[in-house]
Amino acid sequence: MVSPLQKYRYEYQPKLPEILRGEIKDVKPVLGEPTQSVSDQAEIKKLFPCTYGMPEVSFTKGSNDYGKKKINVGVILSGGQAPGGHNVICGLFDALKKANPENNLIGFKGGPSGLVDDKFVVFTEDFINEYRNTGGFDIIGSGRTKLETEEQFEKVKNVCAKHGMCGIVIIGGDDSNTNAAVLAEYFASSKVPVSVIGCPKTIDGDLKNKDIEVSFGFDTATKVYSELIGNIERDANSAKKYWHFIKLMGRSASHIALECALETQPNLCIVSEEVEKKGMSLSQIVDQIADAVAKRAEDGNNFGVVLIPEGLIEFIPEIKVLISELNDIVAKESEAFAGLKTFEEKSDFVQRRLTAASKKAFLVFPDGIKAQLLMDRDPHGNVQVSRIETEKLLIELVGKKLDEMKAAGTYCGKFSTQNHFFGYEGRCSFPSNFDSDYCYSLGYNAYFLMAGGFTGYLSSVRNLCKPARYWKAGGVPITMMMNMEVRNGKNKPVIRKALVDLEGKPFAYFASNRDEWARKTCFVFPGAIQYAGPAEVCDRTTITLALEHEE
Ligand code: FBP
Repeated sequence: MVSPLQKYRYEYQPKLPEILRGEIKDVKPVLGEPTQSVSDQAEIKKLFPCTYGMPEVSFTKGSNDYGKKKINVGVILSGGQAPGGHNVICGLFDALKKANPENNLIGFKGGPSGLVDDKFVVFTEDFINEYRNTGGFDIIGSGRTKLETEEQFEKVKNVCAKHGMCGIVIIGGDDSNTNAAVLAEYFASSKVPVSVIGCPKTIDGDLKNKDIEVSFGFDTATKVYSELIGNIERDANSAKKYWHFIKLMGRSASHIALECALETQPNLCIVSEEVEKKGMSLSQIVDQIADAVAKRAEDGNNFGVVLIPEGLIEFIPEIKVLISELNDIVAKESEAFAGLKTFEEKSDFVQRRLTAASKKAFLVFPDGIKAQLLMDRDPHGNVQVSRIETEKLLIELVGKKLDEMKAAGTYCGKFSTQNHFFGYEGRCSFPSNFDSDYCYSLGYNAYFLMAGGFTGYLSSVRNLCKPARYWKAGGVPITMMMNMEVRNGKNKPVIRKALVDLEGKPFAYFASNRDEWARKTCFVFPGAIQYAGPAEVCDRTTITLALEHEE
């Protein structure tokens, strides 16, 4: 049994860029200039001798013989769920079958580990039809296994040979696509004739640059969160008795929090990148929130909404240093640390190794937050920020500050709070029309890159603020987006994360309005995603994308 909406969405025909709408044989790639990595060029060139410097690719009208030969292609979903992943697979499947009905698409189950362990399903039309325009990654599942060892690459090589595959599409975020680049280089250097193509996925919105305007899933997830925030704002404005502290997913970058702030105009939105730039301490952030609460109380408004990006804690200078020291300790003494059973043992272990300043920062936290900071890192060595309850920490600290202000006679309001964390609620929603179209186009376009024999490229669809027929299709060498960073205690080549640009238009718009939003009640209620109706309601992009690409 499927819901009426799901049934209705099966029928939706995603829109493609004009160039991909005709016959498969009528498209040809055009090569641009050789490229360079965003920094650390010499080191990255040395690590990627076969795939460094490749040109950007765009598609134009022409002719090809891609469909003449039958091919088999593999696909995996990697990392956190993002709305639209199913449509990437559907787009890839449809292009493959349109090129040659004998072509096969093989889905490897459970993320990268499925590719290594050869857990697969061969897609059929009937099977794929049940996932068109739906959310989630349940078509084949996902996982966070890091593809990085030679042993894994050899296994993948054997799996590709067994299935007669000429290509693999990796649908993932910055870390997964970094792995895609490493795998592409490994295959190219060992003369394995298998292309590796990535597709830019992540609700976090931090996989973007001049060629990748946005990662898929950001549009839908921020619309889901904005709907929920708008509902809470309306509740707050009706009951007028709570301050709601809402933490929003997004890992390090604050793109999600900022987009939701632009959509809903809350009283406060903390932007981690600004906190870092201004070198704000935790107590300065607390003071800023307490000050806004006190000012609204003067107007008789003892309610409001505060948005907090989930990665905030990592951007507060003293805590950033603390986390980096903790990461090093946990990475370098992983066995000894893993052998510790209780929180007390772990806490004591790290305290004996932290520098004096970091130990002081660590000791400020209540035990709950200390324990969250000591939890397992993800396979890429990142702290799992979604599990650190920053919203509760801030409520506690702001409450204490307001008590002090009350005692000093500078605050006379009432501070009742509710805390929320919106993250998983938005990752598997039915994709918006934008994400349905964008993802389908990314998958369809990935076929052309693969059939054209390109490897180590990210599928790129641009000009996204225009209607889909004006979108531009092509590919960007992954090495072009790389720099060197310390991961798990070692210097590694990775795709550079795009953090919120404090000089960019989305932040500038927010900054020029936030004082008014803080004092007055300027809430906006975006409502639910709409799938049918006028284009300005149904096909609307995010405000971030619109401002970034405003002409
Ligand atoms: P990706 O970077 O893999 O797309 O994951 C995004 C994300 O949703 C982050 O926003 C969040 O911090 C993390 O995944 C949560 O991870 P998990 O699903 O493992 O709990």
